[in-house]
Amino acid sequence: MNRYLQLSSEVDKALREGRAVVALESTIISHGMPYPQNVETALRVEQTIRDNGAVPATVAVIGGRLKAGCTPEEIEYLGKKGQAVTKASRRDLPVLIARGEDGATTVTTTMIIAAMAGIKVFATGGIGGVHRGAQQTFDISADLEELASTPVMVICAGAKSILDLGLTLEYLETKGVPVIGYGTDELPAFYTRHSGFGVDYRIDTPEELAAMFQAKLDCGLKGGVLVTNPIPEQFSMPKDVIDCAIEQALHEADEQGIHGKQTTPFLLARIKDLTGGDSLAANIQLVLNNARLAARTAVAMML
Ligand code: PSU
Ligand code: MN
Repeated sequence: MNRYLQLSSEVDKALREGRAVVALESTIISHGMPYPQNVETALRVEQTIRDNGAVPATVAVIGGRLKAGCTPEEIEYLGKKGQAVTKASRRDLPVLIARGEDGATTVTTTMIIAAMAGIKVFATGGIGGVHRGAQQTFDISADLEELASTPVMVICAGAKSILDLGLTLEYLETKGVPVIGYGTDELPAFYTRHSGFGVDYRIDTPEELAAMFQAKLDCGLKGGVLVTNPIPEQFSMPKDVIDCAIEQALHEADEQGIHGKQTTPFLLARIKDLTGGDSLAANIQLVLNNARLAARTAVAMML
């Protein structure tokens, strides 16, 4: 095992016993939601995973160690420190390790560390993708390249239309990443169930998700799969409200010259403020919904 990797005793035991484990990211805690809702949500997500028969492994970099499994104290620490924690993507890991620093893991680094630990299923809210205007800015999230190369199933609620969803799907197609709709033929758009874009395949059960991913692993096809799970109807937001907030946030980011790794956290925070907290409530519900599906799928993978 990699000398920098540190499993929590619970995760270590579960993996040794061949029990289902689900990875969770920490950028959603530090940069994706405000304190204290971020910490409350992270702990509720862990409980949801347990309630559905799997063991949660919240992933983070703490003191230069790659953690698969954080304690509630570590989650509180990351949540309280918020945006002051380094948002750690693939390029950041070597420096954080060498300096013994902390980092909140994005989808990219959560996949990397999950794969190192032998965890196959990962639940989150939304993934990064091709940003609108990427033709000029080249702003394409490292998450897409990671999905192309690292064997982890990522279960999310689709992507926000802060991104160019059409180009994001084109990129994933080029890289050979299957995009699955869970119980739907349409790519969900995070806060809403509809985007107008189709997915590659619709799958309706955790068992079939597990069989599909197992087939990919058995064939040695590199990379992961992306499962998009629509937000439950009763928690979804009115499309015009969310579209309006997204347009406004994009306009402000442009005006203020926001770029690079700040772009996504800036947009997420502005959308939350502009929708007066309604988007936060929706965000929490969709993450819980993804945790439930991820736990059931991880359990099905062990059968
Ligand atoms: N999208 C969301 N919520 C998030 C993120 C994206 O709806 O919390 C976070 C995830 O950690 C994702 C990262 O991996 O932002 C992508 O950042 P970037 O666009 O800089 O690659
Ligand atoms: Mn980017």
